Amino acid sequence: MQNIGRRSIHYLHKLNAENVPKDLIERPKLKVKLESLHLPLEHNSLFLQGPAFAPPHIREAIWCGSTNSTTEEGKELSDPRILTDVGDVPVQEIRDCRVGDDKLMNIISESVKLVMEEAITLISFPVVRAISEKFGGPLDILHIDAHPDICDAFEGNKYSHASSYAQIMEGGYAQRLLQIGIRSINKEGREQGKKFGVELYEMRTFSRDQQMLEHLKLGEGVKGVYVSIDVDCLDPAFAPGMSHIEPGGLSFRDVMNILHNLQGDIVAADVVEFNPQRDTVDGMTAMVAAKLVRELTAKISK
Ligand SMILES: [Mn+2]
Repeated sequence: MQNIGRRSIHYLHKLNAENVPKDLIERPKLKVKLESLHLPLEHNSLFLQGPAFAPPHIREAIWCGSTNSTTEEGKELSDPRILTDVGDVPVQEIRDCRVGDDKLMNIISESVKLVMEEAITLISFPVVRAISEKFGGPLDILHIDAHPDICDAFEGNKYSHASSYAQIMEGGYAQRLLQIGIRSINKEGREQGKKFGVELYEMRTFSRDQQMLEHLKLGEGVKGVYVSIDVDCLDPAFAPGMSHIEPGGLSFRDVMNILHNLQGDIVAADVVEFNPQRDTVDGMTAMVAAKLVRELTAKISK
């Protein structure tokens, strides 16, 4: 597994050149079955820096000895057909080479295509774009978050975390976008949601919607289902290690119930915004993020 990671990182350096031949990217030996690709990306974060340090913590928590390597529904994570870790995309190193945001998004998209058939990653827009382009059509997206992240641009930055879903909807990469757990949304967020036909499920009415949300069926007439989980969808009581503390959120079991009962062909997913610099000393939120990755991975592996 380490070799695959090294090879991917080595290859990513080459992606700095825009004209990488397509047949080289598609070379079968660079494809593996199921990947976990970590993106330590946060220069577009609005508030606290910190999530860039998340991948090693999540990795450690996935394999820590305090729990076993079987998911709740019985998938064995040590089976490389279920989970293969291909390492980090060297985002900071790429930026140190003065690569701009447009090109960086392309590098991330290309690296996702490179390592997929399926991928778990840590930022939504370039990943959704990559998955949609790879499968050749839009996806249904289940986005669980305290925030809709659908601003047109934030302080002029269209790649801000607050703008991911505007980019995704404008690009036509999603047919349906369901947002669950929302409890921090401004006027622009609501207007953008209406404009893009977002199916918005706010926390204030969650108890009314819960039964239906725990029995969702998605992905009909599209290429698959993409699941994005921002750890701040959870109430801070369950996950204190996050940058944007927003009380009144979901319980961990609420999220598990939505995920485990979701019907549809889940082709890829991300877990974002875990901030280890705000976590408890015993790494409570790292375990939460790791379990989300574990259970999502199992769900993707069919
Ligand atoms: Mn959020």
